[in-house]
Amino acid sequence: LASESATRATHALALAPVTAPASTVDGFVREFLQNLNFNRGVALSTSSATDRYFALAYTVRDYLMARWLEDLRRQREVQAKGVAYLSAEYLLGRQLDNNLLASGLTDIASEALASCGIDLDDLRQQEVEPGLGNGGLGRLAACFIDSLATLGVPNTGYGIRYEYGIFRQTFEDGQQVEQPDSWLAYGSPWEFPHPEAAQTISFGGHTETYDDGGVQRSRWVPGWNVQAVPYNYMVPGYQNGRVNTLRLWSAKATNSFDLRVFNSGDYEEAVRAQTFAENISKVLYPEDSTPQGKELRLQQQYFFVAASIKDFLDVTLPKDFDLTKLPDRIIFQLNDTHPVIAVPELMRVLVDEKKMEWEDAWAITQKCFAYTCHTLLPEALEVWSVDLLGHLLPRHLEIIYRINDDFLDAVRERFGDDEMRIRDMSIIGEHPVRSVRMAYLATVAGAKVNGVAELHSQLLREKVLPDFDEFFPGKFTNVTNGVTPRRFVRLANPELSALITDALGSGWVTDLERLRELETHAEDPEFRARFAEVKAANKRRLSAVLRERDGFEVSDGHMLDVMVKRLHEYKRQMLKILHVVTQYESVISGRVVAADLQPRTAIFGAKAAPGYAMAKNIIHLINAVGSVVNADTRLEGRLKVLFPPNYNVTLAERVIPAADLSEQISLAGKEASGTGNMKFALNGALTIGTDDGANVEIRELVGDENFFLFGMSEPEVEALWARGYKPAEFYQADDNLRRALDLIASGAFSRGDRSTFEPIVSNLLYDDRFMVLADYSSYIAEQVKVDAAYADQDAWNRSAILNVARTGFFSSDRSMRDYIDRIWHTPPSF
Ligand code: B1N
Repeated sequence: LASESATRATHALALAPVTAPASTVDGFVREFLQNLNFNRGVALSTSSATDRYFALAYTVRDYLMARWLEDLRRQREVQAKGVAYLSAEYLLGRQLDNNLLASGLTDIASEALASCGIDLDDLRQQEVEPGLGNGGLGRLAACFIDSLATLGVPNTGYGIRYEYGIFRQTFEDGQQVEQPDSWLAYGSPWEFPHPEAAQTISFGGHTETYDDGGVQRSRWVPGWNVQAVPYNYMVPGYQNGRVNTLRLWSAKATNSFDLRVFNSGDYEEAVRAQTFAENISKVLYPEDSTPQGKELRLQQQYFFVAASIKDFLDVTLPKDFDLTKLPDRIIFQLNDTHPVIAVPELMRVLVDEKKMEWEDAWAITQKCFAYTCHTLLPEALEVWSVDLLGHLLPRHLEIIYRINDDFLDAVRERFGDDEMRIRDMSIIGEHPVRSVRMAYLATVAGAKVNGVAELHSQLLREKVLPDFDEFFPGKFTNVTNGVTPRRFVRLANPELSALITDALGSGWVTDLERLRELETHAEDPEFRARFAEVKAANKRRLSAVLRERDGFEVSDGHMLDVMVKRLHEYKRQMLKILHVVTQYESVISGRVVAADLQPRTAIFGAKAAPGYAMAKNIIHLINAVGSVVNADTRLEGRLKVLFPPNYNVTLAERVIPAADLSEQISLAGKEASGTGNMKFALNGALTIGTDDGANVEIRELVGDENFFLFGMSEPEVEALWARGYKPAEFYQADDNLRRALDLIASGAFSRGDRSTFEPIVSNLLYDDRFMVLADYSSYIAEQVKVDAAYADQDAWNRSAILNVARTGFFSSDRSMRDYIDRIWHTPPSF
């Protein structure tokens, strides 16, 4: 009786819903000072910028807390169907500004801090962005959870709380050096750890069969365990009172794990064992598009999906939930193949633990997953060797074999004993080693499979998985990617946002198709002048950031020609730098007078995977060309190259709004979608691009006259391959190309050393997988048109406004509606 009354709240306050502090400047000041004093343990007069940033973040949290708790309560009550987004990466960017905007507190906070003598902007700079992703795929996940909260759809994002995110890039003598990203050095004010709610996750060991009351069953006898500790983060919708949850898992050694070794008296071994377990969430793998078959990576993948499934089944669902109804309650969205081990894990839980019949469990599983593919590059399609997978997850391997056997039986029934086809469609590949093809497993298990842009989805069906498309009619679909207008327009471009709001009212932030109404304004000279002033202001702001950050000077009156994205040969940063070298060479050789150059600054931002030698060579070359070109007075300051190191979300938010020209120049058929391309267009940059990924849709929407198209189409690329591609022939045939490559080969950018960039030059001449040389002449010709177009500033601005007006389609709100209507069937709840 005593313990019962102890758990019963008696005070009226304890029963009342949590309330937010008063939404006034005074209320904010009070809350802020409370946090500073009671949570940071400092007085205002002696507080550091870090203290103040933390106190501010806690204050914003306090305002969101009532909504979060209320949302969680209602979700438990309503039990509506929701989305569990499974992603190994979330490239969140800074949280403070986003959460201020979402809660509608920006002005109050700014005034409140000012009244304490604090500049909000100074505190913004204190935040280290959580870089828990590599590039587009991770940033897409962050945009999607933002949109789901804004749409009011129940969603939990599940992922990994890497202790070290994507490395910090520095340059030494123009070459990339990686530094650890210790984003948690001072802790994060945005996370809520729950070590008491840790899940135990098992690995290794063996499987056995046993007699379960007359039924022969299999079970897993694991070899070792780790604890998965959940860290919760608020995901607030835009000014709608909704707050969803992002739950990231952190690995911790289990007590039993240590104890066993401790009891054996081997202290050092015990500490080693702990380190081993905690390594799982230590660091993000920095490969973008080319996963490495490392055991630790598979450990990471299983670790977070097993914890997430347990969390959903054991914690989120009511105790008596009828698991045959699981598909009415949840859809697990697989963000690429990284979380696909969730498929055999759910089967294991249903069959081994919940004692369900295999067929029933499989019917449920097939309704609970959907799979998004983000690539076409063959080397990016993830496979795990049977040896490695069987050693780490022996029961899962058995389950995968059974799924495959049943699937291939069905294929035989449909297509007869066509052994070639069976071999092609098998989830198990045989060459070069026996491996599990994760994309095939996801395709067989998923209710739907989607690509990320029209062209990509078409190529996925027609070129990568045609047999599967035939076998599973209606399974394949497209959802074109999108980006959140909150972060990438409203926050990143406040002046453009004010201009748009002035013209249209504020509704566009959650209804981006309304940007269409800007089309008429594009015809208004006064509006164009205001738009031009916004762009100029954004350039000044970028200029200040680059001066402070890197000591760079951005020249006045230059066209800002921007290529920011991961460094990969298929994206062809090489083509952009060849254009720079071509312009440089034309001046120093005297064929062009500098005064005739349209002033341009090429801005690059790109990280290379640490083990990707060619990508690192290209970074070195860009920096080397930059040093020579920027210092050569013969150019009269009309051509510059800037390569700020450590391109990340924070820098993107400054660079993109200042850009005039957006470089989207991948070889056709290689870039699945791209999302940077969308951000640039929405911020009024014109695109020079190939017919690849979402560029195709951007061009269709903005119109040919507002887009600079060049290069081969995907079928033309295929045809050239089929004929036999000889890059040296293109080198021989184009004088500009020959001069540019010869200049690089001569050592002009490497203090006369001809060996430095030799690997780049010979790769282009004799291999050139991504057909840089084949597209060079068309690229250069299109850049000449860019220069001419830019000379007419008024016409350029009109085109830029039309880019903004016509690209509202690329809001991630629209992407989410597509997923909701066609894949998830999860309408907004309450
Ligand atoms: O996903 C983005 C697309 O816009 C890009 O075109 C696409 O390249 C990108 C393994 C990847 N595809 N695959 C990856 C990332 C990390 C990793 O370890 C693969 N990233 C993409 C969003 O759809």
